Amino acid sequence: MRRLVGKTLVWGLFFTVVLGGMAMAQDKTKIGVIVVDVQGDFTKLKNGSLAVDGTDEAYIKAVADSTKRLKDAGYPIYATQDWHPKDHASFFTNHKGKKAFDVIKLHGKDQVLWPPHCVQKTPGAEILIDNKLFTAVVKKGMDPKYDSYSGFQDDGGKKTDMDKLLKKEKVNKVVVYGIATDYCVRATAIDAAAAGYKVVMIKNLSRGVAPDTSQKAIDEMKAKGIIILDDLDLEKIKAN
Ligand code: VGL
Ligand code: ZN
Repeated sequence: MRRLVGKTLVWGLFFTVVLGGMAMAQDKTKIGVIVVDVQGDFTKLKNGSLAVDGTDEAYIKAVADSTKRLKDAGYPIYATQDWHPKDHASFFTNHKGKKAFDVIKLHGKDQVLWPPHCVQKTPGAEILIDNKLFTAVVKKGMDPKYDSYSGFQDDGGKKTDMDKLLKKEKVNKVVVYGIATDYCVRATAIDAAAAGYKVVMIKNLSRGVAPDTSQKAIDEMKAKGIIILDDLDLEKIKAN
């Protein structure tokens, strides 16, 4: 009898520790936020060289207010910043006889040729959200030979510090929004999912270059398990 009581206590303790540990491990969701390329050159507000539709003052205010709310909720905020040298391969001006939005093959992949934008140290490259909110700003697109829509890596496969920075804060779920839905938001969200993060993309805090490619991007993100929310909703972000 004494042995049975003893065994029961030992097994009881064992299951408490193991199941308790599993429950704790499950609870360890840590949310981080990635604000993608909210920079002057992508906005109508600043008469940007690659101004995306719907990037007026109200949009920038919505992004600023939402980012502040997420910061106040205790989440680390990361920004990506398109940061090109003047001779960047994605600028149509660096390809003789080409015009804006032409598509060429670059390193075997389709490359849209853009108007020059987000040139390093120019006003158009500045982020329009209060920089004090950011735990880190991740610059991308510095290599003249490769474009870099993703905040995690460029088209040549060179990694940014994004994954390291997120891991440093033990982030395992990222909230992604910004400009442009069909390019840098899409690529950043998809790379985050591929790197093992849970991803929530906020549609109404993002703007796309074109409606058809934006819808395609949303469908692609959904197919890869990314949660698309219309609006910022902290409860839904925590639940999903
Ligand atoms: C972007 C085109 C070129 C973006 C950046 O931020 O989505 N799009 N460079
Ligand atoms: Zn760019």
